[in-house]
Amino acid sequence: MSRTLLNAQHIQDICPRFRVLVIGRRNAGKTTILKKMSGSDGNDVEIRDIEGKKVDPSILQPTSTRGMSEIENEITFRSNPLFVFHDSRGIEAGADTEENSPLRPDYLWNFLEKRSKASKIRDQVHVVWFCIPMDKPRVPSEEFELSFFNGRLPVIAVFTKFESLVDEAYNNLPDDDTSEEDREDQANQDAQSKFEKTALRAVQGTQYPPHQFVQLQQLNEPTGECIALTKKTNAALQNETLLNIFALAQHNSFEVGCQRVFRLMM
Ligand SMILES: Nc1nc2c(ncn2[C@@H]2O[C@H](COP(=O)(O)OP(=O)(O)OP(=O)(O)O)[C@@H](O)[C@H]2O)c(=O)[nH]1
Ligand SMILES: [Mg+2]
Repeated sequence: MSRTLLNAQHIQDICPRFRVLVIGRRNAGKTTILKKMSGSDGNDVEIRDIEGKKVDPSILQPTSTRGMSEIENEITFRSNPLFVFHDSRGIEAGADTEENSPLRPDYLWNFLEKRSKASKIRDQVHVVWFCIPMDKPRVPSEEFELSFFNGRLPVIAVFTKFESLVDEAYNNLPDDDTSEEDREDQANQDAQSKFEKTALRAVQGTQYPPHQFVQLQQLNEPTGECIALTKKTNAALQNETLLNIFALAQHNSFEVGCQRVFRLMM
C-alpha cells in the first residue's frame, strides 16, 4: 500500500468524516451547497436520525414541514461518504419562538453545546457554513445571530445567490449607449460595492465576526461551483487532522465529478 493510502487510512481511523453544520433561513441555498460539495446530483441522499435509523429524504424538500430534532439528523450523499452534514432547516433570528416550535434557536445551541463536549474529534462539528442569501438581503442583526459568531467554532459566512445583487445593479444602470461589456463590468462593480457597504460590513461588525466569508452565485446552474467555499473552509481550519479529512473529502468529490463527465462523454 502506498504511503498516501496508509496516511489516508490513518486519518480516517481518527476522523472518518468531515462534519459540517449548515445554517441559514429557508430558501437560502443550503441544500444546494451540500449537493455541490459532495459532487451529488441529489438522488443519492441518505438521512439518519440520532439513533442511526433512516429518515425519509423528502424532508429536505423546501416545502416539507420541519421537526424539532432535525438538526441532529446526519445527512450524507452516497457519492461522497466522507462528508456528513447537519442542516438547521431554517433556524434563524427572530424565527418562531413559541414553546416547542421546531424553529427555536435553543435547539441549535443545545446541539452545538452537546457536540462541542464530544471527546472524540469525529463527533464534533468541524465547521459552520452560515448562509445569507443576497436575493432578499437581511443581514444578521438579532441577538441570536450576533452571538452565534462566538469564536468557538470556525464559521464561514456564505453569501449565496450573489448574482441577484449584480442583476439589481444592472437594472439600475442609466439607459445610455455604454457597451454591453462595460455595462456588465459596471454592474459587477456596483454590486460588489453595495455588498461591502451593507451585508459584509454588518457581518464583520458583529461582536464575533466569522473567520472567513465567501460569495457564491448561480449554484442552481449545473456549471455553478463552490471552489471558493472550499478554499475559505481550508483557510479557517487549524487542526491537521481536519485539514486532511477535508482534503480527502474534496478529492472524492473531484473524482465523482470526473467520473460523471466521463460517463457523459461515452
Ligand atoms: N438564483 C440562484 N438560485 C439558487 C442558488 N442556490 C440555490 N438556488 C435555488 O434556491 C432554491 C432554494 O435552494 P435550497 O438549496 O433548497 O435552499 P435551502 O436553504 O436548503 O432551503 P430550505 O431547505 O427550505 O431551508 C432552489 O430553487 C435552488 O435551486 C443560487 O446561487 N442562485
Ligand atoms: Mg434545504
